[in-house]
Amino acid sequence: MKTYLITGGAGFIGSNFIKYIFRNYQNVKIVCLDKLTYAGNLENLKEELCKYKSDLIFIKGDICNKDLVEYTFNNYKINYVVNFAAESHVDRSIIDPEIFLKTNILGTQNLINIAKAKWEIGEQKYIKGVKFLQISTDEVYGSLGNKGYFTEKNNLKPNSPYSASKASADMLVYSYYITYNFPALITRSSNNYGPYQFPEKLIPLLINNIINGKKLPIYGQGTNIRDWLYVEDNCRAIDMVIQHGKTGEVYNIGGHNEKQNIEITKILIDTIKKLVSENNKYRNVLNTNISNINYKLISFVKDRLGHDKRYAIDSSKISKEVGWKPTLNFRNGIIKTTKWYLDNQGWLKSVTSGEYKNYYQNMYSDR
Ligand code: NAD
Ligand code: TDX
Repeated sequence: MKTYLITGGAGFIGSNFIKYIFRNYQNVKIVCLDKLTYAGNLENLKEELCKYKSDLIFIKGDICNKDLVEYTFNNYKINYVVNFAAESHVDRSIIDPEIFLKTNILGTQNLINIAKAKWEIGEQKYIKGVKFLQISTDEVYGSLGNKGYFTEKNNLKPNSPYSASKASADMLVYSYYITYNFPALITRSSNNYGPYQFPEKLIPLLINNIINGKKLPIYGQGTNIRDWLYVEDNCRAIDMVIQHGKTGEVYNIGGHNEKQNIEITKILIDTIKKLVSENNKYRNVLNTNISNINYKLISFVKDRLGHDKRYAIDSSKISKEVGWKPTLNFRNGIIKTTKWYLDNQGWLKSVTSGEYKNYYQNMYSDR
């Protein structure tokens, strides 16, 4: 029996990871520690909280809280920590960076400090098999020109307050490995997409706006490039890094899927148009006339400050050393994702209206 401490497990990737683990393993216990910020949503875990009652423990709280993190380690025999908890939206970090520094840097520092103290059995020695996985991002490498890929050897050159906070956390985690031989690993993935993503991020925001016939705000010329990765492929990579990765190592995870933002926008318009034309079930979801679903919805708006031009990941290291490769091509991934949002209008509406804060959140008081 292995016990995971999954921080930020009520968010997008964290909740997908919890589902992934329960789908693929039987003898596991998961302690999910999440502050339930605007981005945390217990509806994401509704099914698992019912189905795996005794194996999924939810604790509402902050990774910066020393007493709470100590309490968690004292009460559960944690084998693996997977730290997803973060403020994750670049635009918010440009408006108000402070919480990014608190959660992403100080919160990570608190977690590694307590994990080290609880797992240590002598100088630079730890309980057998324990691991701390820091979930990081390709954004720590900065921005690429038209050519080239980020490898794990690239220098860190973050450009936004968000990516600077993530790079700081990576450096702290790595310093614990070097100084204390702390059993840490780091994954740096490219842009994830899929179910349960908060609709402030490009893909779910566009899907929601298209369904409702609203303008699609595209920053600058829409020529910035991201390397899109289906969230389940990332979850599998994370799991494989925990099982087969080497402590002290960084693993890039990418989808080999570079697309300009404007291409993504047109693909989503075309995909939704096709799905609603072919299927009455989806047409009933539309809050606009089907004829309004066209490229005229695209609205070029003021560019993001310091907008990184291009991200592209070289994931040959994780492929060679851990045996991971992405499985879903973008075409299928985007159809799957679009269908999920069309099929889960209740989820989307409760998130966009703010209703999701009312019920589940109140079941768990702050610790
Ligand atoms: P998200 O914003 O959807 O979820 C973050 C979760 O963390 C939420 O449930 C939130 O309530 C929780 N949280 C925030 N502050 C907390 C705190 N102080 N204590 C405890 N919980 C807290 O984010 P996501 O997109 O799922 O990203 C998860 C991780 O993956 C982040 O570390 C992010 O930097 C990284 N990442 C994301 C992407 C992506 O494309 N989404 C890509 C690469 C890396
Ligand atoms: O309304 C929009 N219009 C637009 O043109 C939004 C929200 C975004 N964009 C552009 C900005 C980016 O070039 O789309 C691209 C993707 O934007 P986001 O979805 O905000 O993602 P990004 O800034 O690339 O960061 C994401 O990937 C790396 C995650 O939010 C991070 O948490 C992760 O580390």
